[in-house]
Parts: sequence; structure tokens; C-alpha cells
Amino acid sequence: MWLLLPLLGAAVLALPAQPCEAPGEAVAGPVRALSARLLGLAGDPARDPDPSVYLALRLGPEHSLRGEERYLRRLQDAFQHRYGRSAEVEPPETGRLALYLLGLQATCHPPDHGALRSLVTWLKFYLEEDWTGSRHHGHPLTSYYQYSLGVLALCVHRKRVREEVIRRLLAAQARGSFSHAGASATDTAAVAALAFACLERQQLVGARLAGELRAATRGARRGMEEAQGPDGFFGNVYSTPWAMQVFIATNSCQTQPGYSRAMDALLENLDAFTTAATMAQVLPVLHGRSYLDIASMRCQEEPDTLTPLSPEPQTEVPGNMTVHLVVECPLPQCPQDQLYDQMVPVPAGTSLLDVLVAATALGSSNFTFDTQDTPQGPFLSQVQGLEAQKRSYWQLLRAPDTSLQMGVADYRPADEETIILRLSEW
Ligand code: B12
Repeated sequence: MWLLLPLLGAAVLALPAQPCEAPGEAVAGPVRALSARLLGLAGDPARDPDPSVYLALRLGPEHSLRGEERYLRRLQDAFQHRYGRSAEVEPPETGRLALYLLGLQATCHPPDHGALRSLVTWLKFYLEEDWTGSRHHGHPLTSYYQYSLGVLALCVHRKRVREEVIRRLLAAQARGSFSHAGASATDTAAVAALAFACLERQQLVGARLAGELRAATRGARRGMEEAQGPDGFFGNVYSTPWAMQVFIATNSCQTQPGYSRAMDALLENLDAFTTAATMAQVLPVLHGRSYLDIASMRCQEEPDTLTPLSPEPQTEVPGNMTVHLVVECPLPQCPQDQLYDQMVPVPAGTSLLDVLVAATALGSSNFTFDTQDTPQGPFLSQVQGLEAQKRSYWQLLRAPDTSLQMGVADYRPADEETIILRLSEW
């Protein structure tokens, strides 16, 4: 009997791992409502189409086939001409193009072969540009996040990636180079690990590299488990879905207790996902799916049962409040350390963006700022005439030193809170 035990253990280990399941019936209602709300936002023609939104709709168990088709057409109108046969976008748009290509793989009506081939060629070119353009800095021109998305998209399309391109990512992981931007280190490490898992699963590399990729994916998963906070999150609430995709993609959600703790934490915090971009990032894992599933999408018999929900209206908060707004500039290029310090009176419940607008209208101070539209919302790009450069950005903090987990349009400061806009490096 005792002799048999190790053999039994080995047999259990050799069984195929259980696929990851979506959380049970008890939470199906709120998860479905989130999908329906994302579909509602996707139907708004005033919003630019975003491939991540399309991916989230396609990876769900229920669909609105006409809604998805319309959205795909809008995506194609917005993207196809950008990366046509001759149009070269400068600087490289590695991440955007990668997400668009992932979207095209998730559709049941793929574009013609020639158009697809041209996009794949552009993505390969961007990966090279991204690296060559910044070799002396030791990181891609865009970011490791976008670079990893690029490798992942090529892999999901079953396109071979040059070994050197893969090795740059492996080396970056080994050096710990993903930890550039605080909490977003987890997002980046997770996307890279997904790319590694995909390359290994699709057998797109030789046996030796496959072994290295397997070890790197395992290392990334271990790192996430170790970094899991007492709140159950890997990194923060917004990076957790990316980390969970790694467990899903490697069929290890049933064996890793950290995964179910993270799922519980997400389900308790679904109200944190209010923007189309954040909903799109969380929904796949709430359905037990990862971006690797895009490689094997089946289009038969998709239930055409999802109907859109309108976004919930903001609740009005009565009264007024005051926000203490401070602008700090600690970098060498700054004229001085503190550029602005003022109390800004605003209606209660106002977003940080509206606080900034109110500050510009204050007669007693000269405050200026500018934003750029991104799929995540307005990105604060300039304050007091100082534009964020390539590796610097206007970081949003709550005093004394808490980096905000939302952008200017979504964060709502409390009465008498001090908000710091600090020019920081990443
Ligand atoms: C790289 C990155 C950054 C870089 C972007 C610079 C660059 N050239 O790449 C830097 C360090 C500047 C950055 C800054 C911030 N980021 Co950031 N970032 C990311 C990350 C890891 C990847 C984004 C990306 O490349 N996507 C792929 C490309 C193809 O998509 P894209 O939409 O075109 O990407 C652009 C925008 O997303 C924009 N961007 C990046 N972060 C943010 C955050 C907000 C709120 C907005 C509106 C835009 C924006 O820069 C990207 C590159 O141009 C994501 C992780 C994730 N899970 O999405 C977090 C992420 C989007 N960031 C986040 C946050 C909170 C911020 C900050 C608000 C942090 C802070 N307290 O200051 C600031 C933005 C402040 C501002 N000035 O408005 C959150 C957003 C959560 C949410 N509720 O929406 C994420 C999800 C990270 C996380 N897990 O918390 N970020």
C-alpha cells in the first residue's frame, strides 16, 4: 500500500488540469449586469471604439451579435486605414495594433487574408522599431506592457516571433524591469507571462526556449502569489484581472488558493469597474477566460441574448466642498519645487477634472492644465505650461503620498482633501 502512494501521487499530477470556471450562479446576476453595461457603453457612438471592449464582449458567454458586428465595423473603420499598406504610424503603436489584431482573431468574420497579413507585418515591424528606437535606454520606446501585448497578439495569431524578441522580454523579467510604474508592474508582468504561456502552448518555439518560457511563467505566477495583499488583490484591484488571466491561461486556478481569494475580492469590488476600459479588463476573468482563449474561439451557436444596460446616473451630492490643490515639480527640468498651492471651492461630489477646471476659473490664481483623450479617459498631459515628456508624467496623489488608482475624470476627492499633481518619472 505504502509503495503504491507515490505512484498514485504521480498519477494525480499527470491528470490534465481542470479548466477554470466562471464563478457560480450566486454572482451571475451582477457579472451579467456588468457585461450588459459594457454593451451599453459600446453602443454609444460618441465613444471611440476600443479593441479591448470588443474582446470582452466576444469572450463572454452571452452575446449581442448585431451589437458586436456593428462595433467590429466601427473598429475596422478606425483602425484599418491607420495601418494600411503604406501608412506608417510614428511613433510605433505596438499596443493598439496588438489589441486590434487580437480583436480580429476573436471575430467570426475575419478580414481577408491580405489585410491580416499586412497588419501582422506592421506589428512585427513595430516590435523591432519599439526596441531599436530606444536600445540605449534598455526598454522599449512604448513600454514593456505594449511590447508584451505585441508578442501575445502575434502568438495568438500563431505567427512565429523572432527568438531575440522573446529573449528581450525574458531578460527584462529576469532583471525585474517591469517594476517601472508602481502598481502597474503587476499588469506588465502578467501580460508578459501571458505571452510566454501562449508561445509555449502554441509550440511556436524550440524545446530549450519552451523550457525557459515555462520557468518564466511559473516564476511570474509565484511572484504574483507572493505579492498578493491581505485584501486579496494582486497589485491593486485593476491589475488583479490581468494577473488572474495568467492562472487561467496555465490552468492553475484550481490548485492555487491565491486565485480564488482574488476572485472573491474582485466580486466584492465590482463597483470599482465603472469605465469601459476597466470593465473590459475585468470581464474575461469573471467568465473564466483569458486572452489565450482567443486562439481557439468557436463561433457556432453563440446565444444572442445580451441586451444593453444604460450607465447608472451619478448620484447628486448636495452642498459644497473645498479641495486643496498642490502642484509639485521635483525633477531637474523644473523651475521650482512647488508651482501652485490653492484652496479650490467646488460643489460636493465633483470629479478631480472639474476641480481642475474650477481652479482655472479662480480669479486669484493662474492655473492651467491640459488633457489628452485615451481609451482609459482623459490623461492629464500638461500642468502650468509643463508638458509631461516621454518618461515623465503628471502623477495624481492624495497627500501625503498615496498614488491614486483612478484618472482625473473618475476620481472624486473628499471635502478638505489635498490633491497633489506631481511631475514624476516612470
Ligand atoms: C504604462 C501605464 C502607464 C504609463 C503610461 C505612459 C506610456 N507611454 O506608456 C504612466 C506611468 C504614465 C501611467 C500613468 C498613470 N496611470 Co497607468 N497604466 C499603464 C499600464 C501599465 C499600461 C497602459 C497601456 O500601455 N495600455 C495599452 C495601450 C495600447 O492602451 P492605451 O489605452 O492607448 O494606453 C494609454 C493610456 O492607457 C494612457 N494611460 C496610462 N495609464 C493611464 C491612466 C489613466 C487614468 C488614463 C486616463 C490614461 C492612462 O497611457 C497609455 C499609453 O499611451 C496600465 C495597465 C492596464 N491594466 O491597463 C496602467 C493603468 C491604465 N494606469 C492606471 C493609473 C491609475 C494611472 C495614473 C492615474 C496613476 C497616478 N496616480 O498618477 C497615471 C495617469 C495620471 C494622468 N496624468 O492622467 C490604472 C487605471 C485604473 C483606472 N481606474 O482606470 C491602470 C489600469 C494600472 C492599475 N492597475 O492601476 N500609466
